[in-house]
Amino acid sequence: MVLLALSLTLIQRRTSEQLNWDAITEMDEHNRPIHTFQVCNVMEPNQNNWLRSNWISRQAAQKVYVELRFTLRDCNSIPWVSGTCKETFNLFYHETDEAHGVKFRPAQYTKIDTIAADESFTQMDLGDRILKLNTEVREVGPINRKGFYLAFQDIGACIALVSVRVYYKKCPFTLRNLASFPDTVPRVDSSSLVEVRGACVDHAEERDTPKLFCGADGDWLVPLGRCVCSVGYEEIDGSCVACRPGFYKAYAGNIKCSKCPPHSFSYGEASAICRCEKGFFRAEKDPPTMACTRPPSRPRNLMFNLNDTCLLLEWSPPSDTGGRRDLTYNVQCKRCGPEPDRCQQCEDELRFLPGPLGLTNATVTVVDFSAHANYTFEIESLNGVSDMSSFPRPVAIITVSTDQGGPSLVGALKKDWASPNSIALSWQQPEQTTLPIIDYEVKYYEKEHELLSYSSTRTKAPSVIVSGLKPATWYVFSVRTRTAAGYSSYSPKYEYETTGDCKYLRQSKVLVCCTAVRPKYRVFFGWCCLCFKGRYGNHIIHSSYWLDYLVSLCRYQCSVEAPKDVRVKFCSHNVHIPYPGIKTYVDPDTYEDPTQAVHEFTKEIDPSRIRIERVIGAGEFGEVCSGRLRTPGKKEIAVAIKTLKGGYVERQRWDFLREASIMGQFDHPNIIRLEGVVTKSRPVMIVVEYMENGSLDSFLRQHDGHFTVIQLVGMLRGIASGMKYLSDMGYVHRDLAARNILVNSNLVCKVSDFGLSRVLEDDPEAAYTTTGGKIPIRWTAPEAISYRKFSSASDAWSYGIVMWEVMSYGERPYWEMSNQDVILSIEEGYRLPAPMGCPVALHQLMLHCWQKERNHRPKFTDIVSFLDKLIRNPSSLLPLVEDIQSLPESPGEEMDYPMFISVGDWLDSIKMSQYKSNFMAAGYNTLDSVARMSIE
Ligand code: ACK
Repeated sequence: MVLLALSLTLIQRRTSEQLNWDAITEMDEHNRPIHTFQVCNVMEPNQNNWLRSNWISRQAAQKVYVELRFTLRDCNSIPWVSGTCKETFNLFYHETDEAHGVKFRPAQYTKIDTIAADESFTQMDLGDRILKLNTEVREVGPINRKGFYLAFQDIGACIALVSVRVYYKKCPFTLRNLASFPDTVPRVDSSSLVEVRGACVDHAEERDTPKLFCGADGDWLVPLGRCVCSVGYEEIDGSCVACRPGFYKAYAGNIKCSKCPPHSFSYGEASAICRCEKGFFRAEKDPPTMACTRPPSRPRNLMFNLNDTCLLLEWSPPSDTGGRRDLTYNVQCKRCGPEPDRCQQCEDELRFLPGPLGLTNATVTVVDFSAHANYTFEIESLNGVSDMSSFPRPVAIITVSTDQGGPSLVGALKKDWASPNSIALSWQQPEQTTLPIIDYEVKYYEKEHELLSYSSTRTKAPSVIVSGLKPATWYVFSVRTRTAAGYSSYSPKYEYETTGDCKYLRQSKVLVCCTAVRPKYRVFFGWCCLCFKGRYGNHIIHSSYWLDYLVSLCRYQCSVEAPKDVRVKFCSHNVHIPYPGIKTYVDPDTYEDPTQAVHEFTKEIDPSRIRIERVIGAGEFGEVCSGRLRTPGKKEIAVAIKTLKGGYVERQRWDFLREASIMGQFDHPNIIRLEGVVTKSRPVMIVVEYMENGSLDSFLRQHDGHFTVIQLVGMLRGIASGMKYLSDMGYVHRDLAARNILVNSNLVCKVSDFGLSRVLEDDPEAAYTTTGGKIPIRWTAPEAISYRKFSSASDAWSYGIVMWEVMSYGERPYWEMSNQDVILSIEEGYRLPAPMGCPVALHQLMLHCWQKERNHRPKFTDIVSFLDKLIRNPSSLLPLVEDIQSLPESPGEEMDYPMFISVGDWLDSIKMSQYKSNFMAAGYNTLDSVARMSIE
């Protein structure tokens, strides 16, 4: 609504014999002054009293509204006036293009309406000072001239005109669907709408013509069409905002700017596409959303196998595919004479099957070669961006002399021992070989599936243990030798049926392998597998009972008799069983029915026992609240309650409850304790102990510099102890970071966040890697980033980062470096420097955790005992890194990594002290070498 006039200057026409309108100021019932125009000539007949407004410009209006507020006296309440007193007055208007000053000719005026009062007042009302105000609105129009006058004609009533408001209606300027629509005046004809076309806001473009319709009452109706933000811009609060550096938007539409894909960047704002980093490229058909990729490395393990008529070249795919799947190979051939520099291309002389170029399999057969010639084959790997790189393509080269006879055959295979799942085989080494034997390849397959698939394994010794076999199944084995000249033909086939597996084997069980060792010879003597239902693995079995139990089962099950001094070694198969006497984590995803895992590992809580008090944060699946939990016969406790918001699908419900099924298996003072779950009513909830100080990262940031080093080491010790417990249970956390540690009022730190899916999807720190996974780069070990090798050793790397976060009071690891720069700098050997005030011993422990070779990193048990030593001997924490760095350098005095534990200590700790001399004699004198020891 647009106001044209609110109060009017009214002029009146006075005639000699008639009393006219008077301007009078009165008080309303609240004693506020009101300015009115009044007339009350009710006693005399033939009244004709005019009052006129000033000139009112119509502006954009075609139709105007006049709102009158007035009072009118009831004629019946005035004695002696019948016949002369009126209860109406008339409203007129007159259109003109300009103001006429005081000139006023009623004859020019057009009547709009006779105005009567809904409410008139009496003398009594006057006495009570009650003003019965009437409001009447009249439409005037269409108005075509530039303005108009209004006039009021009194014909003998008792009127007080209190206000006159003149306005017109319009649809106001608006923004809808990224289009702007201007102020629009509706049509005079109230049944038709004005169609208005919108204009896209800056950096937006039309999808379907944006339109709105302006209704007679000034309301916008029926939005149609829309604009969308252009490339490089995203919608924020109704306008199109440029993508920030590091982000891009390749297509116009209702999508947000995305982070640049791996190996690409954008420096400026509003990027439509991210540019590839140096050495990385985008193939013509690669979408802008795809990571930039690079040419592959060379093929590996190129080998040949030659017989009279054909030459088979085989190789393994390159270790680096450059991040692409469109890998192919080209073969080039050179034939060299006696002088190596006199070579000729020979692709045309030979026949390659399926062909020399664009091979998709890592093998090619060559035929039609000469009998006495030296051929050199070069295999190059290519992908969709190989042509874009200016670097020469790396090739794998092999020279084949067609003069040479093939390598010798091996003799028949012999079984040494077998179990339901494995077999040990040996064979006679060939007596004469022209070339040294590189290794043997053992090929085996299920007899029933002879033509479908086979497996193979390599060994340097003339014996092998093949494991992972199915019980009670016929297998066929054969072996061949490999020399520089290629493979021999296979030995005669050896067929064997594995024995039946233990009778307890069913789904969701723990499989424990034990090996019987005859210590004197340090060879594995027997091998057998025991199966338990899942629940056994989760029960603490007293260690001596456990050992005896295993030994007797081993004797019973193994096809060989175990010697008297048998030792049982635990090895992982389906699950990890590190030490006897410690229960083992069971992956809830191995349950066919996830609800069974929830039943098995969590307690259902009656929701009436929970009192939710306030919301403390937002979790991945819904709000996190604090509250109280009542348990009959126990003290009420404070709890945190994670809720699953409504509208979830079954998959989300399981992802939410998976964390509870994992947490419910743990019982340790440094692991967040699960109180229970609510699954039988809505909302679904996970109830855990309450940690007053919230997450460690924000807690430290809020208390920068407040703690002593010993207090900080105490927190780190707690985290390490929780992690030792998890790694002993065989659980790999994958997202250990200060944000996932919670702190209680006693500064006790507890490891939390066991939602595995969250690691991959919803940790705000997680970024996509070239292999497609989502990983919190700054906290993750290099092998886990590059090929997803997550282990307790990668958790140890993350622990080092947590140490750094703690000692720097919540600083962001690698500060504002990009994830890509973090990966590159780690690859180049850069490691985070010690935070201010960090003791040397702690920074060394961090560096130890960040060793590239994962087996060299400390185990959590080592970390706990090292931190214990520091706490017991606080003077060891006095040398600070900045003090050491300010000392003059003394050559040759390098700081060693702390020695955690010797092989001897380790053997003592696992009650195998009697093998110390055997380990030393075999050269296993460091824990690193022990860690690399294989079964063979
Ligand atoms: O840093 P905070 O205060 O600690 O904010 C987050 C928020 O909920 C979302 O995760 C807090 N939080 C999570 N679990 C607990 C708990 N067991 N006790 C107290 N606060 C918790 C966390």
